[in-house]
Amino acid sequence: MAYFPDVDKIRYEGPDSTNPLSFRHYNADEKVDGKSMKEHLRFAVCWWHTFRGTGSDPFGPGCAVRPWEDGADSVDMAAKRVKVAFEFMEKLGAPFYCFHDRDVAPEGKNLRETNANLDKIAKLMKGEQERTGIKLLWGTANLFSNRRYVHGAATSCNAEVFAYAGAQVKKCLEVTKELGGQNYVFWGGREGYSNLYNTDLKRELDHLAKFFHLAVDYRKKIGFTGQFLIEPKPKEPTVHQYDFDAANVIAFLRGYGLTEHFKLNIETNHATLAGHTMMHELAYASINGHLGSIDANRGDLLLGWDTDQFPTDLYLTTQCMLVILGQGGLAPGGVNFDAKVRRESFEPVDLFHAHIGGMDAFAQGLRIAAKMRADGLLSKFVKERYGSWDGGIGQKIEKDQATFEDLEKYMLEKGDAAGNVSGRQEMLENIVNRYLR
Ligand code: XLS
Ligand code: NI
Ligand code: NI
Repeated sequence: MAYFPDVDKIRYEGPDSTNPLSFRHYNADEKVDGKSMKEHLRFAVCWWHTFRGTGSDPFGPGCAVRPWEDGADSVDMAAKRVKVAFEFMEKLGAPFYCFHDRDVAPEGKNLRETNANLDKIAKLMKGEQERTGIKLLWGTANLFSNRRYVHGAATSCNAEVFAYAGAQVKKCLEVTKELGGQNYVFWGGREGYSNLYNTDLKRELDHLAKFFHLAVDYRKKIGFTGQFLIEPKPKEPTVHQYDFDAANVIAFLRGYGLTEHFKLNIETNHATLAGHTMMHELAYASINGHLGSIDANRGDLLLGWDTDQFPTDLYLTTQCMLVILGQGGLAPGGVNFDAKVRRESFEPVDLFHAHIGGMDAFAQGLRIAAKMRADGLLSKFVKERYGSWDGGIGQKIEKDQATFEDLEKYMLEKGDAAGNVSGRQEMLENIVNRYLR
């Protein structure tokens, strides 16, 4: 049974192709900088938006046309959806996928039944993974949709809810391991607060850290070797999410002795919600050794909420790939399209157009960034800009050979600081444009 009967396998046809259902830039096996595009980019399709998204918004219900759906949140429907998902990913040529426990299998009457539902579906997923060779990039637990999580999960004021969340993550870790997941993601869901009048901030943060420590303990116990990732987000659904941005999460990990166990999964739209660029968040995580994976999407600057649109902006993808290549890649992480088609794009084929566009944009970004790095114009400029630190007083400061008294003596002799030169921002922007032509 084909759920996408009108779509054949998407193939690379080169930049001149006018076939909208082809890749013009993503050529999986082509080598860039010694590695294939497939290995560099490690694309993943996300289950929640792509196979569970209905297009609903606060003003109206979903209107996505998904002929295979029967309207039930049943185990049978979940099983059918596994076939739909793998047919889609196979035709697209996506090497990986990601899921939340609750978007692949429905909740049952109680935790025992819920776990059994998940096991049934996970078995089918494993079968499809074996059939197609598509792998699991990461799994994660949905600790935010069910009404029990109204006050949060690990940071709930209600200890019963913390206990349930622990049990849920335990199970999801087991399933992720069983499916060979290469990472496991913690996104804060409702871990945050809406009002400090009713919130014990210190206690909630301590509990969040405790939750992560328990996850680390359990991961060791079952021998799950996938990378743990925390996905920062500053707001939405709560007014203030605890995993605000890269800097905040890294400080939190340090404060609670968790640094060695976690890297970050950085999402474009979360970066912009935090008032940062994606490049800033990636660079900040990377210089701290914490860039693990990315959720590739984009927001709409005119709207300002987490619109999760597919990334098509070549400046954005080039900037992402500059940082990613700069640290030697993302593996075992990858580029997960945590993105959804617009409500107006309601036909099944739109799912293909969306992913093709995102994959092509990243392939172009990869090529452009690799060329820029090979030419080295930007890195040479930066190196020279900081040249005063490579000798003289700069080197003494960096090598801890200068006190404030030494600096005063040095400057009293010179009278004033010399040596400032232009930052040449406009020239550099023009250089970048040369590569994007
Ligand atoms: C929500 C997050 C979520 C995570 C996985 O804003 O992006 O989708 O990626 O829980
Ligand atoms: Ni995300
Ligand atoms: Ni998001």
